[in-house]
Amino acid sequence: MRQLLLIILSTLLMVYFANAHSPLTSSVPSTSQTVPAAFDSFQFTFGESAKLVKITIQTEAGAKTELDLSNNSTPQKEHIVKSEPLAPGFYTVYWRALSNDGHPIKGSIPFKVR
Ligand SMILES: [Cu+2]
Repeated sequence: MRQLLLIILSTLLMVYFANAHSPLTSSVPSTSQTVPAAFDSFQFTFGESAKLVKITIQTEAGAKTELDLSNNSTPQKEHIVKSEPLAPGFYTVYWRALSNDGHPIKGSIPFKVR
């Protein structure tokens, strides 16, 4: 039973990494993280260098703001993207990037500003 679990787990891991390209390994905020009021500095860390394509912040009411990526034009592992200071509330940040092999990658991170 234990062996079967290990086989399943390692197969899943192989599939994950085969599809991962340059996955996002960590972010600030992380998924479901609560950050302090006036939060204004998003951080995206990838497993390998990646180029940010589009970062959009969406409020709970659905209003969208696209962040300025003019300081993030170089592919790299870690990106810091500034926003206007955020008011308290629930948000989702949508990110799109190009991994170093040219594949598009994307994700979304829900978070809360206290
Ligand atoms: Cu790829």
